[in-house]
Amino acid sequence: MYKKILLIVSFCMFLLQAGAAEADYNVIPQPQQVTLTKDKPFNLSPNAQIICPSTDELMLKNAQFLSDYIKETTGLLLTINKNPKPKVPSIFLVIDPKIQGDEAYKINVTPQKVVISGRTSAGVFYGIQTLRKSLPILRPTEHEPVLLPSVSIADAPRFPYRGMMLDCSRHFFPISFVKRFIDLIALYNMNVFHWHLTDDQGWRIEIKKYPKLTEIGSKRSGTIMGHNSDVDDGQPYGGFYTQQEAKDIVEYARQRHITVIPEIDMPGHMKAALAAYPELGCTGGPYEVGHAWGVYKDVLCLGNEQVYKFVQDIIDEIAAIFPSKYIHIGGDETPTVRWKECPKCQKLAAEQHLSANKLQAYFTNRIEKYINSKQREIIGWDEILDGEINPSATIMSWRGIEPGERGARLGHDVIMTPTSHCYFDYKQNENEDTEPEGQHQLITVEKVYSLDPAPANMPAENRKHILGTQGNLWSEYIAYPNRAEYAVLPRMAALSEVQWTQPEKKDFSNFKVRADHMAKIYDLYKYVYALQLWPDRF
Ligand code: TNX
Repeated sequence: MYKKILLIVSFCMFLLQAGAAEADYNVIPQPQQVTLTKDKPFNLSPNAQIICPSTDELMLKNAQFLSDYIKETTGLLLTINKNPKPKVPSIFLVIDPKIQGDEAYKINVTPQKVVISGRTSAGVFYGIQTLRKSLPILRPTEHEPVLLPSVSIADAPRFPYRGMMLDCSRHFFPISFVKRFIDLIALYNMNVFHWHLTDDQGWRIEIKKYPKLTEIGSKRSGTIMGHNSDVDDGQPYGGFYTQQEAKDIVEYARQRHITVIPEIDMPGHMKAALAAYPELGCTGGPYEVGHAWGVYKDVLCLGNEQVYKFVQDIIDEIAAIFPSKYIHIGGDETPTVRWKECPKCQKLAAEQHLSANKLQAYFTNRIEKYINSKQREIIGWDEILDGEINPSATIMSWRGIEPGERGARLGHDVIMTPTSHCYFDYKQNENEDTEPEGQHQLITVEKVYSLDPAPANMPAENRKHILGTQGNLWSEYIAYPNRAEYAVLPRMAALSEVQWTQPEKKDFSNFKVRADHMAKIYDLYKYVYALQLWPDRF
């Protein structure tokens, strides 16, 4: 009788094992090397532990993230300890100085233990991301054992700069959403959040010395913008981040190994600031905060010495909030008509032996010098290359790959973010009927995936200047968080592979297979996403 019961019990155990949920290391972005071994799997059971011998603050955070992710994904709650306990299955998080590359990591899974190691806590964090993305998603009530196949993974990113930009000027996004956006950046092993904080249609960051920037510049008439003026509902609309909130975002990002690069877009795209301080424009105003699409001809008056004081004061406060190496000074789409008409600008141009329409280069160089004096560096959109500027400025190439190549030839570092592949405000679906309003050009997931920001045929001396690439979410059409999520997903997944994975490993049909599990992760965290990779779900 006992024998029979034993037999039945062990048969049930076998069935359970056979049906056990298994981890799958085919994640996005694809790791460089995944070598499955013939060993038995590691059994992730409710009594498993996370062992973090380090007392480094970011390593302890890593341990907490891993515990949270495992709980959210599988329902298992793992405790965190400094030292292993005998016979308890453990996931070790360790710093290993032998690993090459600051962001590289290794994962070793054997039946006895899992070891995630990195040269730095950032490397360990990326290992944790890979592990969490490979876990099966279980309902907390299922209590299934989770098996991690034995494996040896060695991974490192292709590019050191892996960014995403969010435009919070055209539409304002609450702090809670900015954090959710940063969570996505972390999910995809990206390390830069480029925060577009100012533009014609809204000034979104508190500057204590110039309170009117937010009192006046953060508000406009019209919730939803569009090319079509009927869309403008004339409602008062606004919002800004206090310095404390911005610092809170910097810290939230830092814990996830993400640098926040603030952008103050100048000398163009400044209508919101001019509405607050009209004396800084060539005509003296009055100006109103922009509430429609476009490029406005009123820009900072570069012949007015007060403008430089204003910009430097702003940089002082911005540098105190954001510890990033780079401060982005914009520089895109700056009409020169006002300078050409303005006596002060003409005078300055004559003194500088420039024509008035070349004053932007004078401005860029002067502001760069100031930013450098604070041990920071500038990034500017590729228009800053149109005048003579120092090679120390980093170029963000948006009007294609070509301006970036030109910049690299001149010795500038470059971040490639060509409109053709990286503009996530453009539609992503061939079938326009199912697509929310957006820019009409089409950028499919496959198109994003096809980008190579530093192709093999680029001369090596230029290639070494390509720091990486970034996706941009401009928000003229993106009024709400769920629209922002839809616009970036799953294109961000495709971009992450452009940023992280070596080109010879990239394969779109294989990416599509791996994207199925990605969609389950979006569902788990209730992210809204475009469905074109999953046509049967329309
Ligand atoms: C161009 S990219 C812009 C933005 C717009 C975007 C819309 C760049 C530096 N400037 O001001 O929002 O196109 O796609």
